Amino acid sequence: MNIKASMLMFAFSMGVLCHAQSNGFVRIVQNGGFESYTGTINGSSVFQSWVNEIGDPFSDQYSTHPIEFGPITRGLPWNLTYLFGGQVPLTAVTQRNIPITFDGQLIDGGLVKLRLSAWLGGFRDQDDYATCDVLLRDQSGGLIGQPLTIGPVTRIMRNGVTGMMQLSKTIRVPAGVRKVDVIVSLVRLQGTANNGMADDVVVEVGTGLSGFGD
Ligand SMILES: [Ca+2]
Repeated sequence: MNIKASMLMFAFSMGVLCHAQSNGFVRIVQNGGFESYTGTINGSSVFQSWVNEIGDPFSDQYSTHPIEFGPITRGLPWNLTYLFGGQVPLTAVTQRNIPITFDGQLIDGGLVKLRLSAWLGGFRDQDDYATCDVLLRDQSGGLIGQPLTIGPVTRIMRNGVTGMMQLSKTIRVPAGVRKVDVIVSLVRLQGTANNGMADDVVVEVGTGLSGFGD
């Protein structure tokens, strides 16, 4: 093999290596689909790995309260569940202080990205909505920068139809960040039920400068 061929082989193997790294993302939210449900406290549902911080989180089933579009209309079984806002103006569940398990030097060098995605939605022509936030923290818990937020999916975006849309955002993790909070909020603006709804909350963290797509 001549030198040029060797260089090409090297470049090819590096390309494969880089590609593999860029797809090496880690999911850091547990039970983001709200399928693991451990019971009720004071009438509110308790989901494994999530903390009920405020309001009335409720485990709803697609079979009980169908939606017109969203994750369940993509071929999933109808006995799956989603997060519903209960009977109060504001409901929020959280997973706080989730460590980012990458070398701090990679984060501080700008080589780590974070992608947040979730299905968020609401009910008919009501303005009740859901949002999802990621707060960025340093090792001692101090906040860094601005929260990463997706949602709401508004009534207008849903065209007044009950359903959920998948939203996502990707950022380069700022220097100093070592852990994150994930917050799902459901807000009631009309009626007695809080019809904000959410499902499939995913937070992925990974190295490489490509591979997220958005
Ligand atoms: Ca689910």
